[in-house]
Amino acid sequence: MSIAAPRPEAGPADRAVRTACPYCGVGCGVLATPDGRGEATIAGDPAHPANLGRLCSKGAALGETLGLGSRVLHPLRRNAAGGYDRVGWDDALDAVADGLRAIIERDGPEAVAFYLSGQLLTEDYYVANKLMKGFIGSPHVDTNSRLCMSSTVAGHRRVFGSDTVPGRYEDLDVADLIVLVGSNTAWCHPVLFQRLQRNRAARGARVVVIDPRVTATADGADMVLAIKPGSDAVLFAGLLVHLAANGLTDAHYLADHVSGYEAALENARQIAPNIASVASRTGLTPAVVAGFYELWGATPAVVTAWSQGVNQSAQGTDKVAAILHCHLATGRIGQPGCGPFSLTGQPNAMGGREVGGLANMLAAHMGYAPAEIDRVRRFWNAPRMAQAEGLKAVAMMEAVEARRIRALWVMATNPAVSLPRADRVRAALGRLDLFIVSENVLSNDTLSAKPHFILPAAAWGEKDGTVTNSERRISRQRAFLPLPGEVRPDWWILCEVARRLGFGDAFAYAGSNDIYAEHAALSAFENDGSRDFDIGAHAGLSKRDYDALEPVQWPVPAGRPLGTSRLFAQGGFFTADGRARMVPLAVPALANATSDAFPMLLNTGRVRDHWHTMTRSGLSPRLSAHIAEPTVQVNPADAARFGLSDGGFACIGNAFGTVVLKVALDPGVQPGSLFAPIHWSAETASQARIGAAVQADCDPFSGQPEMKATPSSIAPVAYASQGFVLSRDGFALPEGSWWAKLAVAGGQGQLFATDSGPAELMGAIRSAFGEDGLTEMVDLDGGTYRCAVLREGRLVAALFLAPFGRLPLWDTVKRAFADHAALPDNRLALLAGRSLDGAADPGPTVCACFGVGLSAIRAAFAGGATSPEEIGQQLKAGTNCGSCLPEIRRIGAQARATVAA
Ligand SMILES: Nc1nc2c(c(=O)[nH]1)N[C@H]1C(S)=C(S)[C@@H](COP(=O)(O)OP(=O)(O)OC[C@H]3O[C@@H](n4cnc5c(=O)[nH]c(N)nc54)[C@H](O)[C@@H]3O)O[C@H]1N2
Ligand SMILES: Nc1nc2c(c(=O)[nH]1)N[C@H]1C(S)=C(S)[C@@H](COP(=O)(O)OP(=O)(O)OC[C@H]3O[C@@H](n4cnc5c(=O)[nH]c(N)nc54)[C@H](O)[C@@H]3O)O[C@H]1N2
Ligand code: SF4
Ligand SMILES: [Mo]
Repeated sequence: MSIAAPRPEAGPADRAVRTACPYCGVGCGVLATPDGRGEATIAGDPAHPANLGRLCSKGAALGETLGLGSRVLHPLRRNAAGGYDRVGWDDALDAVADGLRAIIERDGPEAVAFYLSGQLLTEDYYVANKLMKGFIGSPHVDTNSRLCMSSTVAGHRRVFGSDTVPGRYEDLDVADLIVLVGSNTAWCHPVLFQRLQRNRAARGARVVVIDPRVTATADGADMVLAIKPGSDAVLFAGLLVHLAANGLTDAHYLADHVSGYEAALENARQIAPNIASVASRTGLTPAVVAGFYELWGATPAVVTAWSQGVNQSAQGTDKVAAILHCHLATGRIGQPGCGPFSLTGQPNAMGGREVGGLANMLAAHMGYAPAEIDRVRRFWNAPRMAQAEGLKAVAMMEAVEARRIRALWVMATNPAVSLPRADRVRAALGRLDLFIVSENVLSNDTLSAKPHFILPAAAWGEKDGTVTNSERRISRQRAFLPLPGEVRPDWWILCEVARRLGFGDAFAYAGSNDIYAEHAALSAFENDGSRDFDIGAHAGLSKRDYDALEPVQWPVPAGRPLGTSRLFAQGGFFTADGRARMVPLAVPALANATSDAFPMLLNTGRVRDHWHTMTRSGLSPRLSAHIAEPTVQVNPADAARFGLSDGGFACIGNAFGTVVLKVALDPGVQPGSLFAPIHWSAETASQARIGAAVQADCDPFSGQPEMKATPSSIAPVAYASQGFVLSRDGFALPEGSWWAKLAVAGGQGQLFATDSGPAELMGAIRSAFGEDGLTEMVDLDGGTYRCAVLREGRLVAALFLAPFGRLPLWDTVKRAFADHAALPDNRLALLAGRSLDGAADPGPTVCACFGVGLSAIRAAFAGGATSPEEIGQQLKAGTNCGSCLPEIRRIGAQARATVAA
């Protein structure tokens, strides 16, 4: 992680560019106004239908992530010593093409593979897919969407016959009931969460949250169903039984538009014969199950939305099908305010599905039926079509490990962190004959596996193309910054390699608009309404129209450029007979049960203010202040059982790997479960790569791994001392220390725990900074050490060490570190742990937009505030993006509980 370095190039200033947020699948419109010096002011785009001007904390902080300090700016080639040499583009591209050609000639096309990402633009994705599946002739193209949305894709295709999301965000405004399944919407799709909360406040819509863990999302719910992990399909099978038993199904819809209903109902009766059995298998009370069923049954305008608690499961496809069945049985689909709704993760998860980025899809929502292969071959005029489905992500990495795949090109994803069994993946990547990575950053865990080539790719703000959000809305991501250094768009890099492989004619695009127009033409090619994905209206799009493209929902067939936004209200499924197909479900169970050796289920997921492996959100001090360290959340009863204490450390392990995380007691985590964030990697923490301890058992249809329930052990880990360091560029802590790095205003922070004592740290400080400008307070016997390093009157480093459990005011010193002016006169006051300006210690940041800390919010509640609205009036907290409102509500509830006690 490094500090934002300014861009040397000047660009056009003061003109707001309409673009789209590069984070989650809500796909918010952003107005970016570059300042001409490489930075930009960021605001929500009021004209974008996804967000109507709103942004969450991550989107609002995008301006803090535009620095070039961590970027790779030139093509790099690994040398014999394992280091990297800067090479020109021609040399790099020639060598990549030669390397690929040699392996294809020696081992055949199936020895090469691409591993792509939902963070690529549609145009990048389209070109990669075309090159591999039509010209190199290998089907081995897969994407991190395998880990993300593939169970939904498989569920949609099994039941609807096509990967179609029927709904639109406006449904969330007019639904009377919104059921969130396995989705921490408040933190992961915050702008949608605020939207449905407005419906709840204004229209009284009810919100039900189904998640084994009580999350921030539960704070905005009328009903919280903390089910046993993996039991969702029991709950929804039981709902189908209830709907049938109570005459709540839509006989006309079933008769006209659905097949397989009787068999599916019979299967559901076996899985979930009655409420008592559902209750015992989901761990809910019969009253709660019955209450949920009655509410769902009685509310025609119901949206059931889901995310990774459903998808990342060894039976994710069945979980999706179980939800779709209930909507089909009631005909509650495709009409205002109702329908099943998959909330997609990445900004272009949907675009990747549209081009065929998944190994089991070919292109433009076509699969590998012979007629489809032939159609795509003719359209592309392709010399060498892949003939059958390729390897899915987990199997692809196994083939890399077994050296069946000899060349791999990774684009826009960090598989050495995010794939299950991540240590094994990292080692396997090191076995490749040719390993190519297109990246934005110079350093991440995948790059630590030493690719032969690192190719500098355009990042958000520089790249130019389209993305599709959760509601099938295609938006332009527009460049507002010049390409720095020798950075190039991903599609350009791919086309240059294609040209060198002899396919120049088929990859001679003048710009991303050309690629989009071809993609649109393929979607319409021999379609005539037989395939859902049809954007034929954009087939002839000129560059001017492409640049001016307004956000639009597909399908947009030729002649109907405004699109039809809802599907399936009158059936019309993309199956041979136009009917949806209900399917029998397997008996719901987790892939692996707990055992004496591994008694806990490790659940993994996201925190509010970080994005994935933090290559971008980790640059922002604002975003880093919300949750500064990797924790494991543990139920207090389990903490007592395993001897863990709040703020202490724990080792979590299983057959795949181990991590050491800080313990946070959380009654919202079920006994028997653990929750750990996915964001920390070897770059940002000593031992917190959670992917290393995640199993790789996959869903049989989708190949998506069960990343939310790995049987694991947990045991306390003790350190003698703990502390923090603040420095401009980082500080090497003694070997064996536990640490987590984070961006802070003015430099870098490291929170650490260690068995090293004051003497050792004094030595380390002296060797890093010398004695010049060093002020120290030390108590060798008491085990405390505090120091401040000044250069020309400015604080450039500070280290505080204390016996474990007695760490002083990190937030206060952090503030002084950012505030250059306050020193040196009162540096002793600082070392004494007193704030320099007399202000109270702010505590961890709750509201990232206005930098309001926990202490101030607690004090305001203690002083009589009774609601988040009053907190907003007093402190401004929660009044911008609203992402922190659930937490403010929770702090208020805690304050009231304390008073009551
Ligand atoms: N802040 C932030 N937002 C993001 C992202 C990010 O990195 N940071 N990433 C984006 C991406 S790519 C994605 S895919 C989405 C993911 O968005 P979400 O799916 O909302 O996020 P997760 O935290 O992965 O998991 C959601 C919940 O599933 C629950 N869960 C676990 N097991 C089960 C189960 O068996 N049943 C049920 N019902 N629930 C279960 C977990 O307890 C967790 O609270 O977020 C997107 N938005
Ligand atoms: N245990 C566990 N593991 C998980 C999950 C979980 O819930 N639990 N969730 C899974 C899910 S849903 C997802 S989506 C994945 C996400 O996992 P990853 O995709 O591995 O995570 P990112 O940090 O987003 O990695 C993106 C990388 O691409 C680079 N990059 C960004 N934009 C571009 C670009 O335009 N071009 C190029 N060439 N590079 C770019 C970034 O610098 C970064 O290094 O993690 C999965 N892994
Ligand atoms: S909700 Fe937040 S992260 Fe998601 S697209 Fe909107 S601003 Fe970006
Ligand atoms: Mo995702």
